[in-house]
Amino acid sequence: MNRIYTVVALALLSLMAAHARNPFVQTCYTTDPAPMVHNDTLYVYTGHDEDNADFFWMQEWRVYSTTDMANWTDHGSPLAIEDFSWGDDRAWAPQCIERDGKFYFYVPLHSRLTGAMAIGVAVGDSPTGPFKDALGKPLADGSWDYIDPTVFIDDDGQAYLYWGNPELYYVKLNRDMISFDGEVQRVPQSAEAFGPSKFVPMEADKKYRSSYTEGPWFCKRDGKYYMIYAAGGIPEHIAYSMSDSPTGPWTYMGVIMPQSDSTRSFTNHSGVIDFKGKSYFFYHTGCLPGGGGFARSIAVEPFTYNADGTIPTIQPTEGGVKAIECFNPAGRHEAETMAWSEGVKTRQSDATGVYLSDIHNGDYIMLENVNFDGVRPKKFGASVASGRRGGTIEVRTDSVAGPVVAVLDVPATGGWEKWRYLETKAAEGVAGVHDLYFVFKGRKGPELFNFDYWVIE
Ligand code: FUB
Repeated sequence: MNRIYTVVALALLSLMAAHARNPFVQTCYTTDPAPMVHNDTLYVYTGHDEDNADFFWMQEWRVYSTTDMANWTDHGSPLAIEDFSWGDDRAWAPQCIERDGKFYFYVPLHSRLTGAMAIGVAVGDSPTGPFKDALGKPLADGSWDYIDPTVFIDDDGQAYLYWGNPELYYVKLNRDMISFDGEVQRVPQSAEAFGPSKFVPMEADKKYRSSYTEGPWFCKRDGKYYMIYAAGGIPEHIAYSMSDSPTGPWTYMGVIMPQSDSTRSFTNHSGVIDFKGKSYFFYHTGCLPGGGGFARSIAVEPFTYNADGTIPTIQPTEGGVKAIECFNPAGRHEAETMAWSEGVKTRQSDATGVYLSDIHNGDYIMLENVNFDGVRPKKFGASVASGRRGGTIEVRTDSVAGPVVAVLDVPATGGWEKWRYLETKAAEGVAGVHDLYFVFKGRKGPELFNFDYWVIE
């Protein structure tokens, strides 16, 4: 009997553990992920597809961070079209890099100076900003194909900026990261360098467009340079080329993420990085509810380089990356840190920063791999605001209906940004590692309250 109970309990546990992790941001549509590691934290810089868009009418860039690859903190939007006096539209694929304690945020956007796309650079003192247009004018103002900058600093200190669709350009950056050392170069394209175009049958001795399309990601590993990019035209897959030098010549190495209708997005855009000893492949799909080609969402897969440095085929999954560390619930945590959510969104204000919003009855957030050992919670507190109705926050382990850790009543506080810190007793005895759910309850239909941060003591 005991054995049967154990088997059933284990089966239930494995079912509970099999929740989705991709797309790993559910509170809005996010695109074009560009990972960066700084001080044991992985940051991802993204674009933001507007709700109900019929094109890439994107207005801002966003930043998310994690220390455990499962629980992500939303840092909101530290940079938007409005921060570039010369820009008027299309906040497309970004990348940020640190040099000499400053953070350089490269972005493509539509320039009112030329009526075409251009590349801007903003600078900040922290990975989450604030950022300021470093030049007050475009860094590279060329033509419609000036999009998707990728930046890399080589071991000898030389920085490179690559970009372009359908041409691939590069330029050496000066140490200041905001000016060029030399002229912009166009990379020669060939089937040998970037794979054959799928549109035209290749004939010997003729020049064709290669499969390179857009979204380059430039990086280095074990002395080899990698150019990873969206390929094959629309619909895109992700392919890569390698070189012994940062400026080529490039050798086409094959497909990394094949095109798949199941991702529901005709574009794809990758970023590859090592973090805490493991390698990760970031990309985007249209797989959030209501998603599609203009409503994309970022996702991530773990992978291992082959022994010869080549990259294996990587398929999009719902399972994504499991937590690589435990989350310590003791102390104060932002409500916009989560592994998964349903129903909620985030907003930001100058006074509060980012907070959880659009909370309705039955919505929830979940944190993965939360370790209560040694915590012995006695109190649960939360900073909340509600213009009118209020509701409750149920803190539960393992599922939306799992054992209760605490229930906090949230009254109307007199305004949607009139914050009150409220506390309640926590159930004693919670121990071990659990997924932690915050389930929101109240009247059916209306927005109930906003939620800024929580505390377990
Ligand atoms: O997100 C807008 C554009 O779509 C990006 O610049 C491209 O890489 C593609 O993902």
